[in-house]
Amino acid sequence: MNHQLSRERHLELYYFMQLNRQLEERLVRLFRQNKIVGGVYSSLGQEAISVGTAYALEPRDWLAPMIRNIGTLLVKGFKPRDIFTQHMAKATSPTHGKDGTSHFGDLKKLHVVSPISMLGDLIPVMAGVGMAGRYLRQKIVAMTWIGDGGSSTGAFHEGLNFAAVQRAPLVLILENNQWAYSTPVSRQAPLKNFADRALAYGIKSRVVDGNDVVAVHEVAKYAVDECRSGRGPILIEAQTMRMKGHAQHDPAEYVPKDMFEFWKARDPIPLYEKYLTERGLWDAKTKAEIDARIERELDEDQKFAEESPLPDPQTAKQGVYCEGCHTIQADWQRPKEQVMPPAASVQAVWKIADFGAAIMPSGAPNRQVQSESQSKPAQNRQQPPHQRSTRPAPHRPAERPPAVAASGEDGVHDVSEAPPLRVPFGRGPKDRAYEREQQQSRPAKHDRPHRRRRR
Ligand SMILES: Cc1ncc(C[n+]2csc(CCOP(=O)(O)OP(=O)(O)O)c2C)c(N)n1
Ligand SMILES: [Mg+2]
Repeated sequence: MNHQLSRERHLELYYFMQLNRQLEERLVRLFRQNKIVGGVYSSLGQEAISVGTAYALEPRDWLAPMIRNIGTLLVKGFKPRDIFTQHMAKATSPTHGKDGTSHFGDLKKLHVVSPISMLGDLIPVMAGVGMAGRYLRQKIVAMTWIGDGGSSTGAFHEGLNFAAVQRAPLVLILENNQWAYSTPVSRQAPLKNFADRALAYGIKSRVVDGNDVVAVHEVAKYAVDECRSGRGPILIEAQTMRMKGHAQHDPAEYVPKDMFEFWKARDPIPLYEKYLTERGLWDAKTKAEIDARIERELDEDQKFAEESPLPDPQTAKQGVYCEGCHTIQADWQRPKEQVMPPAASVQAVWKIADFGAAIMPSGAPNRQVQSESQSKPAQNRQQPPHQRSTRPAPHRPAERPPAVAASGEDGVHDVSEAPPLRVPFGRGPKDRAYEREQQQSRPAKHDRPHRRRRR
């Protein structure tokens, strides 16, 4: 039993995973009845990732889901009726029938950024959301997801690098479900763990069994706490399997049958049911009650969606461009005077001689984070790709991956080892690390010319 989770929270994890699964099963049926406008992208077998990760967030935190993250939307507070109506493009949907799938969000209340892409572009966006929260001193964490395939895009690398240098409070969940459409992971990257992509950016990473909801939640909670205390960003690779084709139109004939069988035996929901039973956290009656509640809620919301009208054609033009409908104001949690001159004015610290050379704060030891391959002599570096052993794709070893394994030789790659960033805005001139650094590099008192103390 996870001692940080109460019995109620354990049961809630089950509720959300089962709700996620049952809701998607209904969407598949509706799709076959031609009642869905657009696609249905199943997350069958991946529910523990969506639920376990989003469950680590607080209401003030922000998330941006991908198309396979319906579970995150449920955890964050959207109702099944939002998902039904949205997929059916009904006038009652969050986008009033103007968009489909999970392409909707809520910037005001639930703090959900509408997905703009499956392929990495949410990473810089959510890094920016996290940084904006820091600037406004909201103490928020931003979370988003990426696939094994999406982690090969430029946007992934640009976004993660940007988040890393800015120390953005960003938790990035890499869902390694073995496939990117019909491309297996062995053809995606010559890496044992996709979490190792974090090495290139000097940030922490973890690998977790994505079919174990408690392990997923535990590692996500750790990552959220780290980010909230300023030690982000963090990359978490959750290993799992996409149990259906890319979408409803794809029968996934390219997937070996025994691969499905291997992962079916590791279905996250029966695994978690067993976990709850073995630890005496529920009995058959409690399970039946939760299942009945799910059935009831889904019946009601599906009926609502099916009976809702399609949008009036007259409304097609409305809301395409903002006509004063968005009056979102920043929620300042700090006095604005702190980030405006004169308080925000800083002395120029860079010298012209610094340009083009490595810049270190005076007196600070050179402790820049080195990746393993950088720190080794040339002859010890990795073999060229054609000599590397490729992963025995698509099968996984018989044992489950360790619940929370650290990435990298020494386990943790910690940017907090590196000298603190000088960022006058955001971290702010009043930031403690910045002030410490300034004090250390300041000449002794009697050497300094008299200066008025800034407030
Ligand atoms: C620029 C662009 N190319 C292709 C697609 C179609 N597409 C969407 S998701 C996807 C595969 C993504 O694979 P992965 O990142 O592993 O996520 P998964 O589908 O496995 O969850 C593709 C090819 C797209 N949406 N945008
Ligand atoms: Mg994938």
